[in-house]
Amino acid sequence: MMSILAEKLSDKAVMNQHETLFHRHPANPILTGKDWPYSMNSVFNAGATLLPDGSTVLLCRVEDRRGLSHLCVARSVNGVDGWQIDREPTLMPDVERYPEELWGIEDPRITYVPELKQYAIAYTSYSRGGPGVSLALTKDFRAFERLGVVMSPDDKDAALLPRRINGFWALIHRPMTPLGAHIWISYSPDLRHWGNHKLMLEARRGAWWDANRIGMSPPPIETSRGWLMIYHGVRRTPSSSIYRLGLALFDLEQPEKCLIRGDSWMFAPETEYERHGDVQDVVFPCGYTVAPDGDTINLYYGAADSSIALAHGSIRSLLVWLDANGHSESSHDRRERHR
Ligand code: BMA
Repeated sequence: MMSILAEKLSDKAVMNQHETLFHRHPANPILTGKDWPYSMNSVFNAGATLLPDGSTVLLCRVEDRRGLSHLCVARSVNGVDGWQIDREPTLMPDVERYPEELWGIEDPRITYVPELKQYAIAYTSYSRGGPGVSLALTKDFRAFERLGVVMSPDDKDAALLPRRINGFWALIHRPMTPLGAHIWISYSPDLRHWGNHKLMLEARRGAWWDANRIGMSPPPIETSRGWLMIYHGVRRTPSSSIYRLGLALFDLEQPEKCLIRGDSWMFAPETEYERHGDVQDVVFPCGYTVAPDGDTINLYYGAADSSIALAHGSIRSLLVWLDANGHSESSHDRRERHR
């Protein structure tokens, strides 16, 4: 017979349930350094997209054994296994022509841009000036055209929207300031000259899970209700930091306008491969693909800066969760101001 304490504990276990929006793939982590055809340290934070034949491309951040990162393509028919990894680095820093890549290139986010019939890759270029945002275009993930730095340091966590907004290209990014790290959006007529910078989402303050430092994770998901953004919040603890994921929804034609922001995080480091690695307690998605049903989202995320993992969710469920667990930014802001 169960003791009263055990009964109480099991009640508690049932009580402390929260909805699981993303389900980890049983084969996780799906890619690690052991899969790599050449010597390196770790693989993580991959951009993702589907090719016209339905196969999945991951543009993986690979850190070499000097500590500098480059990008390497892995292709798979089903997006889960059977990865064909380029035999050598696909995109190396080009320090001669792009000195901003001196200390490596990191964390690519891929957007297919129908108007250009190309994929746009926003990535972090890292050098003495700090991390900045660079753009490159590709048709096939074999040849790349670099556009150079588009946001000067210290800036990262960027992605291009797939279409123009009121005639202008839009780039979401995360400039760093001494007062905090918030998400901004900027506009350009030609992908090269950027302006009309607008604050999109602010890090919260105090004890919140997303206090002081946030950044967009993968490119936003276009839904009929708005741009759905998965963003990371960094909670600093006395011993380290915890990277968790939250949700926010933005107006389709005025993307700097936040419609709803989730209160709690919805995905966090829990498993061994997310909690332990080169950097502990990190889940960091840079890409996703959407299944032919238009609803299932395959989220590819870096785990503890040491491997690539996969989790499945439903876009419809993310929106339902946001309605139940979020607030419109304006009412939330009003509450915060009075605290
Ligand atoms: C962020 C980025 C990511 C990294 C994370 C945890 O600032 O640099 O590339 O995964 O830190 O180390």
